[in-house]
Amino acid sequence: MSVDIYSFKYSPFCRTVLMTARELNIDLNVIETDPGADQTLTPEYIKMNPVHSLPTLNDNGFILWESRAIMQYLCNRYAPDSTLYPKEPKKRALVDRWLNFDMSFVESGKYGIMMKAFGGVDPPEEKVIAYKNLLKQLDQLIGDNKYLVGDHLTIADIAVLVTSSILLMVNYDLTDYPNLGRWLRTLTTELPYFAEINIFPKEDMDKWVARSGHYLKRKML
Ligand SMILES: N[C@@H](CCC(=O)N[C@@H](CS)C(=O)NCC(=O)O)C(=O)O
Repeated sequence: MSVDIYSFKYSPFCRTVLMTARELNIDLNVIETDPGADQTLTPEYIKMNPVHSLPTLNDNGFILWESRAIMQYLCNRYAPDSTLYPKEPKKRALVDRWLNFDMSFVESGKYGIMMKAFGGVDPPEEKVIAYKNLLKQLDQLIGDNKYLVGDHLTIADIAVLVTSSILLMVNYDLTDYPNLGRWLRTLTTELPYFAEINIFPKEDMDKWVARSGHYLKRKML
């Protein structure tokens, strides 16, 4: 029986799950679901996931939403010995800390970068400053390291990488964040599936943004 994932190609949350599955060689059955066309608001979808978010996993009747919980579940269920989500409690705690930190990064990025890039709306100046402060912290935390935790890839890297890949997408000036820039460029180039999952023609995305204004307003403002 297949493991289904309701997913949307432009959603960073969905892409973290797709990357995790790819890294673990789990063959997910992707059910493309467009929130801009209100496909998450159908009675069937809401029955499955009352908060109508994407991604949603259906593992043979076990329904799970929240991207980070799904990443953790895939590791626990299908690759318990994988170093992608280390079992040793302290290492795992450091990965979990990054996953939590990343949620603040996502939230700050809504105003710091997404509102302008996808909504065409200028965010309040203090939100932009807060976002830049977070980027500075991230840059310092990464330092010279190749990976966020230890000497190998973990789901922490996947989560933070996808969240920060918007910076590359909009050609954000990373001069003030050299460690972040190096880390981003290294992993986005080295992970063989990164481009396939995360890079798409900007014109396609612009067209989706143009027809999905009502949805973006609901999510961002
Ligand atoms: N915290 C959630 C956030 C998910 C989220 O906001 N996904 C958007 C797509 S990028 C969504 O659910 N859109 C559909 C909707 O709000 O109806 C997660 O990590 O899964």
